[in-house]
Amino acid sequence: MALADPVVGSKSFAAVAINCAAKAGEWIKTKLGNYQQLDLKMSSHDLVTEVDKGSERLIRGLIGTHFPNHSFLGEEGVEPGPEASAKALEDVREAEYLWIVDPIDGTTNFVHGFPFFVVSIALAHRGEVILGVIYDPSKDELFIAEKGKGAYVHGKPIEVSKEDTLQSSLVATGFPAEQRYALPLNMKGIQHLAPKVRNIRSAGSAALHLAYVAAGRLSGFWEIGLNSWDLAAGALLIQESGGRVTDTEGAEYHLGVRNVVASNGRIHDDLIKELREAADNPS
Ligand code: 2AM
Ligand code: CA
Repeated sequence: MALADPVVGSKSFAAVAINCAAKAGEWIKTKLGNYQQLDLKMSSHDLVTEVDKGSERLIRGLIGTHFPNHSFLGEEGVEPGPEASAKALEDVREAEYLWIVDPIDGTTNFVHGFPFFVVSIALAHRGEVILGVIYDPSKDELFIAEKGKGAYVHGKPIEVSKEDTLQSSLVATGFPAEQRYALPLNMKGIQHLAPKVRNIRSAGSAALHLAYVAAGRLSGFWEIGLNSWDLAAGALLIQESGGRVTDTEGAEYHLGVRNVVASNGRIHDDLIKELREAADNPS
């Protein structure tokens, strides 16, 4: 069976992913400023609401209806913390078809009514991402990429930006919830890079930042300590729009990457070099 050729009579993978992201996104938007229950996962920096869980249930249900034999990895089905995330991924990584879902990426923004959060849905075939959809309900923007077919926002092809120096680059990062390892290491990168780039943004959704790199709105993005569901869809969007995604050591993107560097390709080596220098810096 060809990759993009599911069972006759069923919908295509892409159609199902778009339908799931759009439905979940529209529902999430109706809950903005209106959620009932806020729980802390590991700390006051790591939030989940019943809307995250409801969005995941909706997506999981729809995917299960169309593709009952596919595997599913969603943020809310996994215990908090990096070890549990890594274990959950290892358990399903080599599945024939694996859906990787973040039902709300940018939950802190959702909770505060800051309109920068998305639904992120990816499909991997034996460990390789072949489809990625990121939907931003606040702007009604849907980003989609299929392996080998390019990346699009609302049907229009997107491509990465042209900056080829750090000095002319707008880059983004995050402030990781994990404070012992990820946050301090990321802060070193911020301190080191801030004077070298045009500026740095941090709007609180890794997936949407990746989509913005794919669309040429950001030159690059890096962050320490992310999970497969934060990255899978956005990584394919960037690869399909002419950019590059690696870990902070320069190894090409795979599902297990947690420390990510994503860019238009042109500034990639410089970005990695500076982040290495920052990490090696004592203090
Ligand atoms: P989330 O909203 O789905 O939790 C912000 O730095 C980015 O990190 C967001 O994409 C956020 O996704 C993600 N994030 C938040 N807490 C995290 C955690 N404990 N581990 C990994 N990623 C996290
Ligand atoms: Ca999430």
